[in-house]
Amino acid sequence: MKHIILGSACLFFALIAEAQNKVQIEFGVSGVCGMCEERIEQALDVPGVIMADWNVESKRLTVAYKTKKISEDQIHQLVADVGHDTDKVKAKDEVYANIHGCCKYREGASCSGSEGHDDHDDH
Ligand SMILES: [Cu+2]
Repeated sequence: MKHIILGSACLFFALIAEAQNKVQIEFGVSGVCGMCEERIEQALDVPGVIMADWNVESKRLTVAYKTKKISEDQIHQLVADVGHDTDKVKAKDEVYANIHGCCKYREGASCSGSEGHDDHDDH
């Protein structure tokens, strides 16, 4: 009986300790479309990152991570490493050059549909 109480107390404190190490941040990341979203979120599929969600419309990335395993700077670097500029880290030109044509946000690219299908600002 003693063991069970002791065990659950340990688990309880372990959970508190873990909760304190979790942080959620949000920052701007350049990108264009759903492919960018996949690329960005895939880049953050690493140990320490609990959740990564990039919003196509707002161009903002929400990341929940464990501060003991990864730092905010590392997260920015991971995103830049796959070709997307963040608020803090710019992607290298050679990496940027390799991303899909319709994802070239620096040139104002647009992935919307096929050729000849014009983008309407307002519907
Ligand atoms: Cu894209």
